[in-house]
Amino acid sequence: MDNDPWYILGAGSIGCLWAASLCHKGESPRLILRESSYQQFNKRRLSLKLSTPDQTSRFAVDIVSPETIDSTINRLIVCTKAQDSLSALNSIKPHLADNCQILLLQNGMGSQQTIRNALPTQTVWAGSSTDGAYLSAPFEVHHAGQGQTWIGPLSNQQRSEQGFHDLCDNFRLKVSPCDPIEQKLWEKMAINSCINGLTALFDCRNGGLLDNGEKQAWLDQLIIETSGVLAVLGIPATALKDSVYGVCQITASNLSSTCQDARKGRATELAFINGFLIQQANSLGVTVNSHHQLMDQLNAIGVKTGQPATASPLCI
Ligand code: KPL
Repeated sequence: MDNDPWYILGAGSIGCLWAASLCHKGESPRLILRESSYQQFNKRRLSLKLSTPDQTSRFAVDIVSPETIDSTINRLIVCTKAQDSLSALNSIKPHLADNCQILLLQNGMGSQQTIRNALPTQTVWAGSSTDGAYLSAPFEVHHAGQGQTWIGPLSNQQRSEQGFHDLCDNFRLKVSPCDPIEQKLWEKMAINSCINGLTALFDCRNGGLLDNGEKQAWLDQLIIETSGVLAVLGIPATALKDSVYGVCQITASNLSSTCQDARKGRATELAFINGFLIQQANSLGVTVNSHHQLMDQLNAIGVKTGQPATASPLCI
């Protein structure tokens, strides 16, 4: 297991960040690209550039496609967008070992549970991360904000000694184990449900939501409603307002991932953030009118909010 190569599915900012960080640790990860992207390159090894505010490094990394994977995958990190992760995984399913350890690094909730249910023999882990990264060009990733990543096996999974614990040591990303991971996923999703869609609606940076005016009033309303859902689920939510305001202040000059997607006309992950929250609220009988209104207004201005995530029972 220790000598098995790491495979990384998805070469967006998070996929490149993790691939470069594994190279930095002395590993030789393989980046799995979509068949169509892979065909554009005539090389099988690319130069991956990682920049931080202090330094720039380059790493040679192997690329493969679902068609060209030539070994069984025993450990895999899935870095695609939430809405793409199941189909991306299906494209490489024949290569997955029965006891493959799979780490999911998607925003929001719902996609992880769908994948856990679709892959009953593999051990599915989920991560929740506050690292800030963006691509300035393909395979050129900027690690703009050092964050923290929590990882743990999803509930109803067999616990095993193998897996991702070795990631926590001697790694340039801060990774810590967390079991159960579901509460961390909820906490992050709750924060994103208040910030991300609203920044897309007003086309503003995260700090712009604290305007002492219309945006902040709406933000406060979303926080109240999200807290109500968390309270019914028994997840501590007293500090949600402090957390949301704190994130808006610390990331004041950032464009949220959703605002970036909206500006580029790309599909957003909102179905797995506000969409998931709305579904959970509906099944719990909690009213979340501001979240509905936000999604309606985003749809009206053409932001791609996507299909609601498939609700699945969540164990906390
Ligand atoms: O997670 C984020 C995102 O943009 O998706 C926040 C915390 C809002 C930072 O921008």
